[in-house]
Amino acid sequence: MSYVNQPDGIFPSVCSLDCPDQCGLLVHKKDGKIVKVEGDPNHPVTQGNICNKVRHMAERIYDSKRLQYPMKRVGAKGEGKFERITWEEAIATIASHWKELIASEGPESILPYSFYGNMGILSAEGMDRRFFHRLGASRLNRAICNAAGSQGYKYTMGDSFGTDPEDTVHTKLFIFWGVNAVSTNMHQIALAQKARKNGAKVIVIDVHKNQTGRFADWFIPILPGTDAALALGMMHILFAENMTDAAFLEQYTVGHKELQEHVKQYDPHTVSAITGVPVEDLYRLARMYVETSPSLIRIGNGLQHHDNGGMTVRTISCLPALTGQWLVKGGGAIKGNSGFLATNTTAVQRPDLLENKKTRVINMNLLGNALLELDPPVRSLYVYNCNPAIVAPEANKVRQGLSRENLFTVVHDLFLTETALYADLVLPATSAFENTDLYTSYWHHYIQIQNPIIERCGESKSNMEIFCLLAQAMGFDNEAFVDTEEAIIRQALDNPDNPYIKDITYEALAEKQYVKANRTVIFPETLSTPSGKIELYSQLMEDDGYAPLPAYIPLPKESELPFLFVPGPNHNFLNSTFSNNEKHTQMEKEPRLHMNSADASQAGIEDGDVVHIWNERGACELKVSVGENVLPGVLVSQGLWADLPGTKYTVNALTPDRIADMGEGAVFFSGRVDLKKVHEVSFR
Ligand SMILES: Nc1nc2c(c(=O)[nH]1)N[C@H]1C(S)=C(S)[C@@H](COP(=O)(O)OP(=O)(O)OC[C@H]3O[C@@H](n4cnc5c(=O)[nH]c(N)nc54)[C@H](O)[C@@H]3O)O[C@H]1N2
Ligand SMILES: Nc1nc2c(c(=O)[nH]1)N[C@H]1C(S)=C(S)[C@@H](COP(=O)(O)OP(=O)(O)OC[C@H]3O[C@@H](n4cnc5c(=O)[nH]c(N)nc54)[C@H](O)[C@@H]3O)O[C@H]1N2
Ligand code: SF4
Ligand SMILES: [Mo]
Repeated sequence: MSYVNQPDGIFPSVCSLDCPDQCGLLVHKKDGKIVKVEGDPNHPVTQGNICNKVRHMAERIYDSKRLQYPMKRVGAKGEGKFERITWEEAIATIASHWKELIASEGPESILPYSFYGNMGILSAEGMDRRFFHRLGASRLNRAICNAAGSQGYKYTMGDSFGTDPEDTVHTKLFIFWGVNAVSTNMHQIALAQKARKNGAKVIVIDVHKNQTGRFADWFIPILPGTDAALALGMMHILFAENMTDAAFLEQYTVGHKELQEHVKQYDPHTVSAITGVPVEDLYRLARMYVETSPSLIRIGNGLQHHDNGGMTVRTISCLPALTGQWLVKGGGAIKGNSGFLATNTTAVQRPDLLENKKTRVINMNLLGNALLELDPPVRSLYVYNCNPAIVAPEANKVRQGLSRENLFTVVHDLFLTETALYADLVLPATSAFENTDLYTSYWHHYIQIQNPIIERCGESKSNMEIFCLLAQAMGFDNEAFVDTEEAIIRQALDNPDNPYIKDITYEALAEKQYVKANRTVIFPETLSTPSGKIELYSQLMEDDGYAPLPAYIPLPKESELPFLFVPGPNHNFLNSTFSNNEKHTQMEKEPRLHMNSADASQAGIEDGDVVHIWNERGACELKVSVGENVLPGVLVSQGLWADLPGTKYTVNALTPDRIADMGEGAVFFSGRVDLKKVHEVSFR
């Protein structure tokens, strides 16, 4: 189905961005152009509310900077000089380079690099995966986002299953833990607001009193990377005061006796010294948690962008078992819910096309190293759905790698991103409103199809189209490369391993638009942990080389520099998306560095000063906000800003490319920095 030929009207759609809410949208068209994007009031969860970013999506779609046609580089790498070419030339150039590389150095010299700039299954993990499997290219471990926390959660809970957000209207206590939900999960906040009308309380535990902290009834500031200690301290009190749900522990968990012994060492004084949370607050938190039902912990991504992130999430996710909250409607925890909507990835991605070749796997968090040091080297990089020059850690290394003369780089995007500036070939991408795709949320339980609404921009093509063309040019004649969008959507929905989506068919989606998985609770199903129960003690972890019981592992002190630097995302961008759109940068104004007033006065820095922030990896410059929103010794910034002329906003110049304790995840928030006032500001 397509709405492209209807110049006027209101058309159903879905947000394609990497955001848990995955809103239902209504797109208004006049004379063939989008004039308004609003929330669809009929979406059962998002109910007509959407964020400001997407309300202004048309400004991005029709931004005059949109790429219109393929281009080849005519200047130096990074300089941004390009010349128009045809699609035939673009595809033929890529195919001939790759054929040569395959013959001379083997297919693993080619590296695809992508993330979820478009969350659609066809756009993010469909024909692209088939193509690179068949090619035998190096594989990418896409561990930049939630890898550490997801593995940590799995050790405790088996898979990505948590509380149904729709049940949280009944919740009486929300603990938003390391999640900036006002900006990053606004409908969970809307649900909390509703619950508040019935007396629910909201606690926020964060290193930064940001918009979410301000929304809380009680904000608990904590030192970065110490959350596992706080959770263990809560467990200590729950066991010591006999407040655990013994029947639940007995029936649904493994290892509660060992845990009870183990947490004796995490007495409130010890925990307070580690976390910065006063002893009386720790008691109050533990008692509120056990005395209020239903209680929900929303476990965020911020917690796990640390060296100890996997174990932190593993530890926090044990808490609802101690109180038996998993059996209460609206109780439990939400880390992610993608398990409920699992589609048939084998059919969609076709790993069989690899023919059992054990091709090497490269971690996307180590892109700088991969480009500069790997042997045998990466000779060609194909980037789509991602902007690594801004979002990957160790940005200076990444850019040095991208500058290599003997690296053939192709970037497919809607815009000439910072990464695209280093490309040999730039290919224009369609926006999600120009494509067909299938969307599954990782927070709520609904699936939705996107039908094309507008004409494609210039000569732009979707990810799927390009990989079909490349397959043809490479001479891949497998039937996998001629499947239509509809065919792949049907394959995705037909997942024998997930009976809970068996009623979600292509036809049902066409008719009803939003269809919910046929399962909303975790129990009484058996969990996919080895024991089938919640594993407070995990033999599997021990076998994998971890402590089998939840633990607090202090962050490694990477240097003697005085501040921990936590550069998170912001309200009006989606990672680096929108950072190049005027409307959104205007709404966001400018990036700020939040600093405690005691630190500021010691360093002679005043509110509004511009500072040069540095460490051994690089530097950036931001304006300081002085106050009490962060604890002493902590600096927080928000936003992955574009390289706007005259600015030095790239926070990832400072972030480490170490790998977290689990899932090979990223550790954006565990780096140390120092700063000094910039006396001569040459810009602003
Ligand atoms: N508006 C907007 N929405 C987004 C995004 C965006 O860029 N903008 N990005 C999307 C993506 S890809 C993701 S993964 C999610 C991320 O969204 P969230 O899950 O909210 O994760 P972050 O914003 O990275 O971090 C959440 C909070 O963790 C805090 N934090 C950092 N370290 C610690 C710590 O050690 N302990 C505690 N308790 N808190 C800590 C930060 O101060 C921050 O407030 O949001 C998605 N939605
Ligand atoms: N310092 C710091 N760094 C971080 C984070 C942090 O909190 N702090 N968060 C990390 C996290 S959680 C994540 S998920 C990553 C996200 O990092 P990225 O995945 O790189 O996300 P974006 O910056 O939004 O870039 C997505 C790009 O995809 C393009 N795009 C959109 N749709 C399509 C399409 O259909 N086809 C093609 N070819 N391109 C398309 C967009 O135009 C955009 O340039 O960033 C990580 N980086
Ligand atoms: S970015 Fe998130 S909140 Fe905004 S419209 Fe998309 S799914 Fe909804
Ligand atoms: Mo993410």
